[in-house]
Amino acid sequence: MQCLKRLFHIAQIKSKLYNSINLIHRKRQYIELNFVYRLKHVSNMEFEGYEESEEEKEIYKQISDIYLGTMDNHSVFILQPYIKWGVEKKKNTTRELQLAEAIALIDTLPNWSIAGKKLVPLLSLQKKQLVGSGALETLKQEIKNCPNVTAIFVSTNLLKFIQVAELQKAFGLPIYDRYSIVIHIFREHAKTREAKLQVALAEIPYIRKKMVDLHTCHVGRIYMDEKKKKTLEAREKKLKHALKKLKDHRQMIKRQREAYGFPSIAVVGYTNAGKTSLIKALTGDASLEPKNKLFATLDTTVHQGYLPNMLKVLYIDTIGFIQDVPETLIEPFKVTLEDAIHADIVVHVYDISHPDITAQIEHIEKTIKPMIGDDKIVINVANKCDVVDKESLKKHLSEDTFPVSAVKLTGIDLLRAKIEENIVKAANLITKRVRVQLGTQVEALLHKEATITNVESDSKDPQYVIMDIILTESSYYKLKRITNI
Ligand SMILES: Nc1nc2c(ncn2[C@@H]2O[C@H](COP(=O)(O)OP(=O)(O)OP(=O)(O)O)[C@@H](O)[C@H]2O)c(=O)[nH]1
Ligand SMILES: [Mg+2]
Repeated sequence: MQCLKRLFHIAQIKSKLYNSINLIHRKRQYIELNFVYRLKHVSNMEFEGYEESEEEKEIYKQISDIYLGTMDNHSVFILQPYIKWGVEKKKNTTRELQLAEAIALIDTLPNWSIAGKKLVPLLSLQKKQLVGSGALETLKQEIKNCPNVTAIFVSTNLLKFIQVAELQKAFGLPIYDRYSIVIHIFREHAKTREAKLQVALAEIPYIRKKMVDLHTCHVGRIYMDEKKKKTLEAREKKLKHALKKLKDHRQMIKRQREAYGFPSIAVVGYTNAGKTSLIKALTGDASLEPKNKLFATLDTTVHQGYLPNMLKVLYIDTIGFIQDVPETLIEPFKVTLEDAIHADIVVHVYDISHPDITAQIEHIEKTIKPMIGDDKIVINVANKCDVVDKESLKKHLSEDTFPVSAVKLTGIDLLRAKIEENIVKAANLITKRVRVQLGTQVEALLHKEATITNVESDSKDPQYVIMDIILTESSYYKLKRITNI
């Protein structure tokens, strides 16, 4: 009888404990949801800091239309130059794969279509007309024979002004290079104020370069350039100032985040590799919308998720990378990216089904390595495993890479477990086993400040439980001041 009573008592305590853990988890979720929400929308805040007169707007529009081209709907003929041999020849990709990426870039622009495409062999990218006069004539004929071409996209990172002018003259059509196409995609996809400012800032070096080229090749009227130059300078200064204001605010949020101590995981990778999809799979956040578009994500956003031990973590979605664009294009986005990469763990996700995978991985490693320290934990994730055969999986899967499918949700649990395995060290968390009396202030504090990963009743005394807990350093010292844990 005595024994039964005791068992009943323990069951009652367990049920009370379970209910209180649940209640506290729900409360925390509510508080934390708001917290993530604030983080997500920080970039959308209104701020005083960027104002432009109507005249300045008009002048900038004129310059931008001349040098960057307009967003009119176009039926494009793609020229994919490739270097046949020598130092400029690309070694880790093929001309066909470069052309495929050029096609994907145009497909990303709404209402743009592809009228035709051609690989163009070159000895160097420096020639005024890119190709010799014989080849130019053949190209002109080919483009003429192709119906409805309204623009030409030369898929090289940056053309000189003289090259644009010469090709424009030869074909009688507007000319775009990769920089200008990516800018148009950015303009299309930028949603928050921060991304819009970053895109606007990324346009300036392009326009400036074209203006300087124009100046040096003595085409056009130089006195006109002075006014444009001044407008450009003023705009750049204002944009930087406005971004700095945002950055200050972001850093304040970052400090707050650090004070809360939620461990964070930045997800980085090539554009379209499945970063957003992976975060959606890890968190179940239905608001995330993965898209089969390049640079669908331009804004850094934060999403909450739970590890198997119920530890709450924040996943940070980031802008994707692309090869063959000048550094200045992503420069304004670097600040946000660097903020994100300061996370406790970096997950590098790549698309294992992509034929250009080797070049893409190399590009990411080269770009992010200087941004992260040597001691940062980087977890490599091979996504889209559902669409590759076993052979290619074997070929591109190194020992330390996690194969997953963000869409089919395979490998996601293992990835969560891997993150869990590393997060305690990466985020300087403290794990402890403590004996706590039920119903006390210490118990309440632990529920508030720590993640409780396991609870066992104490066999020696039913009024006590043994808890396994994870704490941030700040919570640990806070608790230590009040209790004797
Ligand atoms: N088959 C398959 N498709 C996937 C998988 N993960 C993502 N995709 C698709 O790949 C495309 C790009 O996915 P996103 O998650 O938007 O990629 P991202 O890396 O965030 O792209 P950006 O934000 O544009 O840089 C979408 O069409 C997804 O549905 C996967 O595991 N398998
Ligand atoms: Mg994305």
